[in-house]
Amino acid sequence: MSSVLQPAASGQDLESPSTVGTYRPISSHLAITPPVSVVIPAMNEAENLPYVFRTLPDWIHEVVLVDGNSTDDTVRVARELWPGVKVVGQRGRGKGDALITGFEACSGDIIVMVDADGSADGNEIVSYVSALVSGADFAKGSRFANGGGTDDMTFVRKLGNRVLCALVNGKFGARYTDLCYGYNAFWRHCLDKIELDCTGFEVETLMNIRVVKAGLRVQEIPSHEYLRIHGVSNLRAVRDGLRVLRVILRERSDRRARHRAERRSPMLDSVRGEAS
Ligand SMILES: Nc1nc2c(ncn2[C@@H]2O[C@H](COP(=O)(O)OP(=O)(O)OP(=O)(O)O)[C@@H](O)[C@H]2O)c(=O)[nH]1
Ligand SMILES: [Mg+2]
Repeated sequence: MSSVLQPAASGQDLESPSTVGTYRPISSHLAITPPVSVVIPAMNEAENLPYVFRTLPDWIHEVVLVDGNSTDDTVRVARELWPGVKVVGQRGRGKGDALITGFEACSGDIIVMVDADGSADGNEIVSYVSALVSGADFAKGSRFANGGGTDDMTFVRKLGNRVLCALVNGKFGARYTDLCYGYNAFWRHCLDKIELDCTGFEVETLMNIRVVKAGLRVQEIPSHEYLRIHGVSNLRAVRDGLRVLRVILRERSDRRARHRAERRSPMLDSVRGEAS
């Protein structure tokens, strides 16, 4: 027998298990049932966190902050701003490592990735979640889709992103307008199909390639990237661009090897004495 879904009472504690399976309004015309986790990788972002938390919607189920061994007050500030925040320490180093750690700590069915530098507007989360509950597996933010934008990219970064994006589209049959962007959301089940194994800023590229390879339904969401408010970027355009390129080439050669293996003829193998 299917359970009856009840509207959530206003002001109800969204972390309470009693909200599981209840409809919660997320906009004036949409109510959802799945719990939504927001993962925030943060390394020395204490000054930016007030801006980040201010825009997070109150209907999200949990916030997971992955601390990259910050030497400032990142953790204390996060706890003050969002009393229920789940703070997890990072095992290794790098944004990719932080996100993988954060995903494991999430309990929601939907996971949203949000940077901690004030460049992402939490009010956009509703667009990502709407796409997911409407049938997408992976809602991929894009600064270059119609309606998106960026205040934070230099000419060199734009050029690099564009070239790398074209490479991914050509090699994997994707139709992306953006590649290296940190604002994305997905159903938890996607993680079983993309098995992330990376450490640095190449993480978004790896996710974007593996969701296509896995045949998942991807929908781009126009997004505006604002300027980092305080502090300096951890990204180095050339170093990290090369890491992204290496990931693309590695994923491409994995794909070729798999195709070769699939094309192998069992009869030919037995003639050659290679049958297992
Ligand atoms: N936990 C953790 N977070 C990290 C690490 N490296 C970067 N981050 C976070 O990842 C997010 C993105 O990093 P940024 O340095 O802003 O890089 P970016 O957004 O590509 O570059 P800008 O556009 O110049 O800001 C920020 O919230 C960082 O605090 C890390 O090693 N560990
Ligand atoms: Mg940033």
